[in-house]
Amino acid sequence: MTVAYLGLGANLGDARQTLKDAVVCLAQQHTIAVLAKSSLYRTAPIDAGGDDYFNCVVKVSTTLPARHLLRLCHTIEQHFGRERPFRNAPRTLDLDILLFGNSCIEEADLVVPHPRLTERAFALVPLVELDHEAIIPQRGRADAFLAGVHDQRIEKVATHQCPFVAPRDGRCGTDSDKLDT
Ligand code: A4P
Ligand code: MG
Repeated sequence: MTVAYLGLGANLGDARQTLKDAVVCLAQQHTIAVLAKSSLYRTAPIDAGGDDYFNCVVKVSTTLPARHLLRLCHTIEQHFGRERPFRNAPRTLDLDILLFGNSCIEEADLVVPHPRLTERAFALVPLVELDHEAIIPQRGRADAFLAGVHDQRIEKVATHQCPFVAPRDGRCGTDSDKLDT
């Protein structure tokens, strides 16, 4: 089992909905468990044109080797209609492997940690939100790079917050318990 962090981005079509659906799609894979999901962020395009992006990061555990995880990411991108007319083109869904355990991989079509992770607020901010003490192998603490990307526009998107209801008297409580009284 390896803990990995995946960066999700989209700025074509119903990008917000696509990111939500993509997280569900990841969770449905029998080789992947979604451990946590960051907030959704609206971000300015970096080194790219087009509309604002929506970005988030998910923390997963997986039985897959990194290469197979990349293939799965590409399959899911295809499922959501990803096209690649040119580099950094607007996209319905981009799924990048940001971190894969402590691995450092340098192959032609797979580089981990993601080579531009430390330069991009849209990946760093949600990563640090998920794990304040995240370590980028061979680079150090992720939060140390936040100052370098402070000029990139990124704003948290307000989403519906479900109430957290703590168990009461050793059993599971619900809001209706309160309403009944
Ligand atoms: N590849 C190598 N390493 C990885 C990895 N760790 N994870 C290869 C995923 N893919 C990796 O990717 C190009 C090739 O990178 C793949 O064939 C894969 O084998 P791609 O998804 O086809 O194209 P891409 O994502 O456009 O390329 P690239 O170079 O990864 O772009 P970036 O750096 O991800 O930037 N601005 C905002 N606000 N939000 C964004 O999400 N995204 C980009 C894309 C630019 N600006 C953005 C955003
Ligand atoms: Mg990509």
